[in-house]
This record gives sequence, structure tokens and C-alpha cells, in this order.
Amino acid sequence: MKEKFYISTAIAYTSGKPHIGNTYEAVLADAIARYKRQRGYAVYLQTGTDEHGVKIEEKANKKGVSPQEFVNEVAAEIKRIWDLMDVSYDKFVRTTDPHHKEVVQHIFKRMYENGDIYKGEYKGLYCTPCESFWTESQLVDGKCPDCGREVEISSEEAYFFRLSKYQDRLEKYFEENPEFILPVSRRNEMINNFIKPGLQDLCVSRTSIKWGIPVSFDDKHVVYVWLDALTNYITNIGYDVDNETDEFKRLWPADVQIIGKDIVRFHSIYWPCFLWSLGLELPKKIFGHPWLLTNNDKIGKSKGNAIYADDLVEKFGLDAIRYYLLHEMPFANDGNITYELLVERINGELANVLGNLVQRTISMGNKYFDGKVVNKNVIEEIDKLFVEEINSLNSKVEEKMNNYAVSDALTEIFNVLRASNKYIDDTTPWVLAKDESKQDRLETVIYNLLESIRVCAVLLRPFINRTSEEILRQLNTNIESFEYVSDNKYELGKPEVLFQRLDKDKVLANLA
Ligand code: ME8
Repeated sequence: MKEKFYISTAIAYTSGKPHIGNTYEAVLADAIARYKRQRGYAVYLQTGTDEHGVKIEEKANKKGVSPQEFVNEVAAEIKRIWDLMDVSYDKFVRTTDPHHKEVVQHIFKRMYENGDIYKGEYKGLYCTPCESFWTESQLVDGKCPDCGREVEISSEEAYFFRLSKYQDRLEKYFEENPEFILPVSRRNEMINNFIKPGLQDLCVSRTSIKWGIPVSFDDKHVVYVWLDALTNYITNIGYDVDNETDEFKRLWPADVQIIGKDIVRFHSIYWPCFLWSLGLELPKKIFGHPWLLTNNDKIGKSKGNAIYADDLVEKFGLDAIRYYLLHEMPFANDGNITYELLVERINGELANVLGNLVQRTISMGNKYFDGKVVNKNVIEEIDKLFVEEINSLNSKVEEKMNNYAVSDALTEIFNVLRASNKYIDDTTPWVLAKDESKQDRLETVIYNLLESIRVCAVLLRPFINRTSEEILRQLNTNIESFEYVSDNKYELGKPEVLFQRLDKDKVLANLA
């Protein structure tokens, strides 16, 4: 039996087309999922859309369509982009799905029955765009700490979730599980800004909104979007209050939940308490990834600087964008995307370091040995170091990926690709080729290079799957070992360009 690995992304709001920042998250989760599959796990990757709430209701009204019609269109667009990006999800979920809605109603009722939800009156500072209530002390310059917009005093009859009841338990949990939230800086932020000041009961229903899941026993209320949205992680894997299916028991708790830094609060404070209220275990890990900026500025549709994945893929190709996102986004600090940087990475890393190496090596194999290359074992000192470097790559990648340091894992692979280019410069195959007596040495050198490329291609599979397959196709091998194999028999295919070098000035002029 394979060990299971349940990984989820946040579910994207269907308020509009997802920009490259939202898309990054899906690609990041995909890379981790593909990595785990490659390592023999039975992976379940869940992603989808968050479709209720006042913002969506307003947008639909403005467009003159029903909210359902509106979200159908946007959800299809989001799914199309995830597919375009090769996101290998096992399930794409939607919060307007009838089954999800029904289970959310059961959950709300169960929490009411067990006393964790009670009826009261809400009076507070509300940020409509973020659908969040704030306390005075949380405001920044009197405005919403998340989006910086005005908040307004709002009052309504409402149901509340007894978050305060879980104060001690949450504090203790954070203390005893220092690795629950990654990166650690975000954990500290949660403790200092939210837990230590004291948890306040959370308003979990609205009477002012229609577009939501009605509370089953009091239908002028709809369920607060975050209670609706967070529970997607369990309603879609077979959880119901009186029926935990085998599938649910197999998959839960999730192994890692991938979310952006702005919603760590919802996932590390509300979500654990909701789960405890249902008597369920917490996810093993919450990874709050950083944000992608454009020209070091926050991406916003209103700012007019939103970049979309489909445009990028059309202009630069899928794997160039996947590589850029996965490699350029640091683990904790925000990353940046500009066309200039993108072209630099494509030229410098994908075309030069990777593409050139593959093309040069296969060409030499074809030219000198008619494409048939075996290991002649004429080994020199430099080979030992080179092979050691190849063989230590897998454990380095493993170490990085186990910590979800995806960008660093890619850096490790590219270090070996760079070392391979240097190995060519140091061994000078074109000089060996001129010497009849060095033919076996030459073949050994080419063999070592082919093995290095093969190992890197196999390890690149989770990140840039299509390129990885293309390289292995050109190498004409199906050996998937993560280490140097000494008895492979290469019968090389024809080298084909993997990444076209771009003329930066031309590209930028065209975009302008
Ligand atoms: O937050 N860079 O949905 P969403 C990287 N529906 N990631 C970014 C980003 C950026 N510039 N901007 C946003 C929601 N994200 C809720 C989630 S989960 C139960 C409900 C991330 O469409 C953001 O942090 O606003 C979130 O993880 C995801 O994109 C979807 O954002």
C-alpha cells in the first residue's frame, strides 16, 4: 500500500480571472504533488473555487447575470488556466456544488448543537471587499489591515463561533507544534498579532447577504464565506457529520495545505478551531507562501498591472513560465516578475545552461559515435568528482523538497547542469576527438554527460514535466534512476532546441 499524501491549494475567488500570483500557487502545489508522486506516494491534490460572498453577488449584478451564471463562467476560466499550466489536480472543487452546500449546513448545525455556535448581535468594523470583521486594534491607520480600504461599522443579528473557547488549546498547539506553519516567521506573526491579544468569538453568519449557503434552521442567515470555504477541504473527500467515509479516513488529516501569506490567519486560527469543534484532527502543515509582485508592486486588477498566465504561456511557452514561477519565488520573501527578468531567465538558464548543454552533448554523441554511446570506463580524477556531484543531487533535492523549498531544489539541479557545462570545458571533447588513442576517453566523457543530463531531466520532471520528457525522448532512454547508472546503452535521437533564445529588446518593444 502506497502512503497517501493529501495536498490542497486555497480555493480561488470566482470574482474574476486569476492573475499570475494566484496561478503561482496552483503551480507550486502541482510541483510538490508531482514530486511526491514520483517518490511513490498516493497523492491527492485538491484545488478549486470559492464562489459565495457579497463581492461576487455585486459583480454578477453589475454584469446583469445571476451569481450562479457569473461563477460558472469564472470557475470554468480558472479551471482552464490550471489545465493550461499542467496542474495535475485530482479534484477541482466548487463551493456551489450541491453536496458541499449540504455538508456545510450539517456542519453549521452540528456546531450549533454542540454549543460552539450561538446566536447574538454583531456590531463591528467590517471590510466589505475582504469580507472580514476587524477589531479597532487590528486596523492600520484606521483602515483594513489587509487591503488598506475603509471599514464601516456594521450591526446585525448573527451567529457566532466560540473561538475564545479554544484560546488555550490553540496556544498550546502552536507551542507544541512549532512546524505547524511554514515559514516560521508567519507562525510568529500569528502568535503575536492574533493569539496573544486574545481570540474573540467569530461572526459566522450574515443576514445582509443572499449569495451564500443558507443556515438550515434559520434561513434568513447565510453561512459566513470563510466557514463555507475552509470546510471545502473535508466536504470534498467524503466527510459528513455523522458519516466519515473510508475515503475521508484515508485522506484526512491533509499532509500540507498550500495557501498565500494573506490567508494564513484563516487557516491557522479559524480552521483549527472549526476542526476541533467537529472532533477532527488538524492538517499536518500549513504552508503560507509569499506573494508574487510585478515590478516589485502588488498585483491588482485596479492597478492595471495584472499579468495573466495564458498571455505569458502564449508568448513564452509553458515550461518557461513554470520554471520562472517555481525558481524565482523564494520560500519566505516575496518574489517579482517582470518581462525583463523573464527574458533573462529564459536566455540565461533555460536556453544557455540547460538547452545548450543538452544540444551540445547529443550533437557530440551523434557526431563522434553515431549516437551509440556506452561507458568505456576510462576514468580520470575529474570524473569521480563529477559523478559524486551527480549522485549527491537527489538527496539535496529531497532535503529541499521535504521542506517545501521548491526554488532551492531547482537551484540544486541547475548547479549540476552548470557543473556539466564546466565538465565539457574542462575535458575538451573536441580536443580528444582529434586523437585516435583517446576515443574511449572521449566516449566516457560523453557518457558521463549523458548520465548527468538524464539524472537532471528525471529530477526536473515535477517542475517542468514537458521539457523533462522531451529531453528523455531525445536521449531515447527510459531509465528513471535518480543516480548515475554505469551501464546504460545510449542510442541517441536528434537534438532539438528546447528553449529559443530571445532578443530582449525586441521582446520588450513588442510588448510595449
Ligand atoms: O483568498 N502572489 O482567494 P483568492 C501569490 N478564496 N499568491 C497570491 C497572490 C500573489 N500576488 N495574490 C493572491 C482567497 N494569492 C480565498 C481562499 S481558501 C479556503 C479560500 C493567493 O482568489 C492567495 O494568497 O483571493 C490565495 O492563497 C490564493 O492566491 C487565492 O486567492
